[in-house]
Parts: sequence; C-alpha cells; structure tokens
Amino acid sequence: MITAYIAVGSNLGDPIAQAQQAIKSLESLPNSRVIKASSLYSSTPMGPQNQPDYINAVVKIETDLSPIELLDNTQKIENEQGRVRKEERWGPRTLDLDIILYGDEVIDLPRLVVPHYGMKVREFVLYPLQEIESNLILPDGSALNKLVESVDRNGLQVWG
Ligand code: A4P
Ligand code: MG
Repeated sequence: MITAYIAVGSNLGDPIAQAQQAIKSLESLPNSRVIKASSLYSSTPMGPQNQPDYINAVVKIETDLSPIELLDNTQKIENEQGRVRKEERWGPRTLDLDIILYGDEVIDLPRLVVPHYGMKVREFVLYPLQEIESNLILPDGSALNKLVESVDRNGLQVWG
C-alpha cells in the first residue's frame, strides 16, 4: 500500500457539506482506506477575490490504486458532486480534489503532476497537512514544518 494525501477544496453549494461528503466518498475508494482527515478549515480565496471563502481539508489514505487510477476515482467524486469545469483560472468550484503526494513518487504526466505544483506555497494545504502529519518530509527533501513557517496563515482558521 502507498500512502497518499488528497487536498479537498470547496467554495460553492454548501462547502461544509461538500467537504464532508467528499471525505465520506474517499472512504469508499476502491482498494484504499482513509487513515486520517484533518479538521475543516475556512480560507481566503487564492486567485480572484470576488468569490466566496473556501473550506479546505487534507485527507491521508493508503491505497493500492495506481496514481492514474486514483486520479480517475477522485475526478469521478468531483463530477458526482456537481463539479462543472469552467474556463476561469482559480475560479469557484463545488469540489476540487487534488492529489498532493503519492508516496515519495515524482510524477510528471499530462494528466497528473505530483507533488502538486502549488502545495509548497498554499497555506490551505500546508497547515491541514501539518495537522495530520507534522514531521513529513517531501520527495525533494524539504521539511513540512519549515514550509509552514515560511507561509502566512492568510486568515486560515479551523472551521467551527
Ligand atoms: N492534474 C494535474 N496534477 C494533478 C494533481 N496532482 N491532482 C490535472 C489533481 N489533478 C491534477 O484540474 C485541472 C487538471 O489538473 C485535471 O484535469 C488533472 O488532470 P481541475 O481541478 O480540473 O482544474 P482547476 O481546479 O482549475 O485546477 P487546479 O490546479 O486544481 O486549481 P487549483 O490551482 O487547485 O486552484 N483558494 C482557497 N482558499 N482554497 C482553494 O482550495 N482552490 C483553487 C483552485 C483556487 N483558489 C483557492 C482554492
Ligand atoms: Mg483540481
């Protein structure tokens, strides 16, 4: 089994319910199990500011799925939760599931880049990840704890 981390993001259509449902759906991934889910966090939008705040979380899983099989399954969950892909970069969405890490593999395929290109600078990925895996070392040798120190919370807070 490979340990992988999936970032959950939503800012449309009851984001709390979307995030909770996404975590439930991840629990039903084939040949996989959820090890831990972070708290839900509210976060300020990255990108266009004329969109609602986001709810973000990170989920740790163990899986026998290949990286592309995992992506197929997370995209299926996105689609089931009413995700409509729009042209606008960083625009609002009901559910975004990004594969942040897949073991310590470095993957560079047309459909899949892992580690996720934004993970090292996004407070809404780094802080929830640190909550569930405080001593993580990334495939390039960087320490999660150091990355967290270098990125401002930018209003990020545990929801509730
Ligand atoms: N893809 C490549 N690598 C990956 C990966 N590691 N995980 C491809 C998942 N997908 C990956 O994604 C476009 C394509 O990326 C997919 O078809 C897949 O093959 P998408 O989800 O359709 O498009 P997107 O969401 O517009 O792109 P992306 O890169 O997921 O958006 P971002 O960069 O994640 O930005 N602000 C806050 N506070 N919180 C957020 O969660 N999210 C975004 C989305 C903007 N602002 C935000 C947040
Ligand atoms: Mg995405």
